[in-house]
Amino acid sequence: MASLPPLSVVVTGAAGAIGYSLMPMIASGQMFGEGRKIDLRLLEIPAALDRLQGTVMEIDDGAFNLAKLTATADVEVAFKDVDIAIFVGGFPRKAGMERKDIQINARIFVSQAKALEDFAKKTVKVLVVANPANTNCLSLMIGAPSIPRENFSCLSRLDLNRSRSQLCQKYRELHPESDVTAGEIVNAMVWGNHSSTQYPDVSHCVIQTAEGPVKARDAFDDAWLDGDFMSSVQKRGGAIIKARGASSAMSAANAACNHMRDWIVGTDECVSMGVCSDGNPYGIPEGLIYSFPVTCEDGKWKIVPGLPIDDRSKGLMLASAAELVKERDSVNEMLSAPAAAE
Ligand code: NAX
Repeated sequence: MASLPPLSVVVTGAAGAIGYSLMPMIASGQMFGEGRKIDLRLLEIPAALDRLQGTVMEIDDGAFNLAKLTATADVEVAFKDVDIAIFVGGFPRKAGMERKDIQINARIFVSQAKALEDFAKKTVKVLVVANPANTNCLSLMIGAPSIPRENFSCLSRLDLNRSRSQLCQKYRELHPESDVTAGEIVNAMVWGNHSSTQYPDVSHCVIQTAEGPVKARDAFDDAWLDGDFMSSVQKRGGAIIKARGASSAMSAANAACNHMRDWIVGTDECVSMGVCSDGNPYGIPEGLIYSFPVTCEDGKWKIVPGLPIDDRSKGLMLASAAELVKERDSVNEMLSAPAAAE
């Protein structure tokens, strides 16, 4: 059987903390499947190229199944005919900052959108990790209009994984004999922005216990689900910054790997991805990058249709959308302001 051509993958911000954790996931086949050779391009700013060289040496020492490995600060070299673009490069938030406060990242995305438009394959699949992830992804989507809108996505999988993990831990706390795992928490969902307005929704969530499926709303107190559970997922990123002195890196890389693998290989359950809201069936304004419950097949995502949504959920979903509309407007304003205002 003829082997597939190498998949060309660019990672921006490759010398950073998330980039470092991502490398073995990409190079070992965990992200795109074992046996698929990868043409891996690592993009950094010139000032980080020496540091990036250390990462390159470690990748070399991993003796991975790579067709090619390139470290560069040249966007043309990085994006030329690329199949997959993972945008991690940007500045992480510090303690006390909200993700939307990192406005400096907006300018990076406007210029990288041009590189994507000019050099990448029109079939490129894009994942944005750098914050504010949804709005950075929107900047790319608007700035690279020849690439189909369905090819743009941002990471909300970390929020979904956090939800599943919190639910799993609580279930085990209530049922010490249970060995239920986070992977057995199904149909948890995250709606909206990757920010503290995100809505981790358990209305359709089921725990696959050894005794059979149990609905999350039956397994747990509403007060916990609507209170501590929601706020701990929404604020988990900040809690990690406080504990580690740095933002999530390994768990973010793992979530990026889950996201891309599901998109390419397909899903057998509902997951969450930040995708274009055009034509969505839940009344979310169009033209945003918004996290929806999706399934993936043949390299395409599809918003899960027909979920019953109660008034409380609808309010939370729209509140997060309203924040995204504001983010979009403030980026537009900033970008139309004179350069001296930087
Ligand atoms: P690091 O500061 O460790 O790494 C970022 C790297 O990006 C640096 O090496 C920097 O030189 C590089 N960079 C900056 N501008 C660049 C440009 N124009 N082109 C290419 N590279 C550039 O941050 P890290 O911890 O890796 O976080 C990266 C981004 O992910 C941050 O914006 C962070 O806020 C975001 N996160 C997003 C998460 C999500 O779930 N969406 C969770 C984790 C993380 O907070």
